Amino acid sequence: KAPGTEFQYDEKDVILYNLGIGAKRTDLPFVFENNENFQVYPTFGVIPPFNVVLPYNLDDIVPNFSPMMLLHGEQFLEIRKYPIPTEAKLITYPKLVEVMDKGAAGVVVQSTTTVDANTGEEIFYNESTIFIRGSGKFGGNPKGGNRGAATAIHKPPQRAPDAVVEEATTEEQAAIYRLSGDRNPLHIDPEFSKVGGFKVPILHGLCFFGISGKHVLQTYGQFKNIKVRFAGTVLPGQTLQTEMWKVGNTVVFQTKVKETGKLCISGAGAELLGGGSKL
Ligand code: HDC
Repeated sequence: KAPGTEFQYDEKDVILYNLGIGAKRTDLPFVFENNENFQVYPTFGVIPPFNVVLPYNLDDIVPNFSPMMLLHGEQFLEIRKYPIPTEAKLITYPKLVEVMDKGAAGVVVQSTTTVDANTGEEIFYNESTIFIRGSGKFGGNPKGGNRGAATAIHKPPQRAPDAVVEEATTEEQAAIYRLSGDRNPLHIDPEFSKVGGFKVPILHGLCFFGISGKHVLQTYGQFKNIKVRFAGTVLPGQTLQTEMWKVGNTVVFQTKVKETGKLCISGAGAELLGGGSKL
């Protein structure tokens, strides 16, 4: 097993994360540490693993690796213990899950298990898929495995969405979100993003994942897991529309960029906690 990486956080990190995914000053449980319901949005579970030290280099796994060509492809998060602490010391263990050869791109899936440093209890499990343009054609398998909820692609029903939540991101969304851990220059430095093909630095996938997850939470309550595919890019300042369908105990959802009508999250789903009652 690869060694773990420590992540310690407190109420300031919680508030910064909540603001990074669009909490408003009036959302007191999310922005005011003295509120009796002070809490972190559950998608915070993607943050503790972010600085994990990987036991391998992407360079050694796919050919022509370039950080400028890397995009976040998919994310699965499972919250293994509620309530999520608002301060804790956690340890994250990484694992390489699989590598796919899509021809025009190399796709790498890594998982992380995050445990409480004091009790060893599992708090979060993540699988992250990264899509590296220009890093395919190495003779690898194009198809990945089936790992249940982690690899599920949720198909929205034919009917109109049961609920839609619209939210404008701000021009500074990526500038704030990056302070929670993902300092990838793709999201702040136009010189860097230009080489990757984007004139304006794009929003973090996990930022609009967090915003959509917040919409699911506001509409249907807490979820035990959430899976998304990043289908298109988002620019800071664009408006997101999360379309949701309740299918059994799962909220199937997709997110559109209002200005373009294009999907930025597709085939997504969140399995509700305890029958889907609102907390
Ligand atoms: O879908 C395209 C796209 O642009 N998506 C948006 C990407 C994006 O904006 N991501 C977020 C921002 S980047 C980011 O946040 C980086 C971050 O700082 C660092 C990440 C760190 C993660 C680790 C955390 C711990 C694109 C370009 C991804 C794919 O489009 P196309 O090239 O047109 O692909 P297409 O021809 O449709 O399909 C080719 C094969 O690839 C599969 N595929 C498509 N989209 C995928 C994907 N696989 C995974 N994720 C995706 N998003 C297709 O299924 C197809 O394979 P197959 O033929 O086998 O079905």
